[in-house]
Amino acid sequence: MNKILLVVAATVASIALVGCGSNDSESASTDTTTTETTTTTTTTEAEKPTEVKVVVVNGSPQGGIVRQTVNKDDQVVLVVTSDVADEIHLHGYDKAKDVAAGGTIRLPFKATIPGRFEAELESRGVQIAEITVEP
Ligand SMILES: [Cu+2]
Repeated sequence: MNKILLVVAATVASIALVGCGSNDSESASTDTTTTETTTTTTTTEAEKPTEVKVVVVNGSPQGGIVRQTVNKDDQVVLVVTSDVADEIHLHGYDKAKDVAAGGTIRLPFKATIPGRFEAELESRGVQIAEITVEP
């Protein structure tokens, strides 16, 4: 009886030691991974594109045509959430992307051309945004 208890105690002790050692190295590598992920996210946010957000309800822009002014050479993203399926078309830059009903699309572009540009629901011919690029 006593012998069994000793063996059990010794086994538990060695498992605990091994467990401790491996836990330490595991949490060290987890910390490294977390730091790397955070760094990557920060780098992405540092670019900070200007978002022009439009929500389309019943085929029309919520609150009217979204008007936004950006500076030339800004990185801009037109973000459109729509409850109808259509093609989002940004004139001048001639960028287009299909949006599904209930979907959201992101149309990134660099504002290299000064002027005033319409974005519309292409098949409906409905204007949803007006983006002014300052020279
Ligand atoms: Cu168009």
